[in-house]
Amino acid sequence: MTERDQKSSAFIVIDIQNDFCPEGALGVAGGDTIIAGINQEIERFDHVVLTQDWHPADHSSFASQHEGRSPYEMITMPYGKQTLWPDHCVQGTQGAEFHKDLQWTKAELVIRKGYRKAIDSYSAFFENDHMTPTGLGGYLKERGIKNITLAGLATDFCVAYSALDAAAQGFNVTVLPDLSRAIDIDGSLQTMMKQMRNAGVNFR
Ligand code: VGL
Ligand code: ZN
Repeated sequence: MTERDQKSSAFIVIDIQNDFCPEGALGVAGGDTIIAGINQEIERFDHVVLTQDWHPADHSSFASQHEGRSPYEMITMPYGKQTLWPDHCVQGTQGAEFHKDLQWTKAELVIRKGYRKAIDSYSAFFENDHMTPTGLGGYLKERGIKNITLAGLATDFCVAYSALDAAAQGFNVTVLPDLSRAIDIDGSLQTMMKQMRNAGVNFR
C-alpha cells in the first residue's frame, strides 16, 4: 500500500467475540483460528475499527423470546425476515467480550450493534431495516476513508451485510474470506458470496 492508500484505508474487524467462537453460545466453526491472522492485518493498517454484537437480554432476534420457536428458524418481523438465534452477545456478559487473543488496543472505534430490542443489526452500517444508520458510514467518510477491508465472524451474516452496505455507500470494499468463518445455514454462505461478488466486492 502507498502512504496515501494507507491513510485512506480502514480495516474493520467484525464480531471477534467469545460467543461466536467455538465454545460460545453461537459458536462458529473455526472462529478462533482466524484471530492470529486478523492480528497481523491489524498491525498493517493505520486505521482499525472493531464491531461488537451487543444485545439486551430480551432481544427480539433470540428464539427464547418467541413462544414455540427454535434457533435458526426464520420469522417475519415488521422490518422483514429475521433468522432466530440462540441467546448470544448479551450486553456486559463474558460472551459479548472480545476474544482474549484479539489485539484490540489499536482500534480507533468500537461500533456496537443490535442494542435495540426490537431490531437486529447484522451490518456495521445499517440495522436490519436497511434504513437506520449506525453512524459508521459518516464516521469513515468524514475521516477521508475510501477503502475498507473486512474480516471476522460470520462471513455469511455480519461480514457480508457490512460489505454490501459499504459497497452501496460507495466505499471500495475488500473481504478477506481466509480470515472469516461462516455460520452457513441453508446455503447462506454461497448466497451471500454471490451477492458480494455481484456488488463488486473484492476478495483477497
Ligand atoms: C451475527 C447472527 C446473529 C454475526 C450476529 O456476527 O454474523 N450473526 N448476530
Ligand atoms: Zn447477534
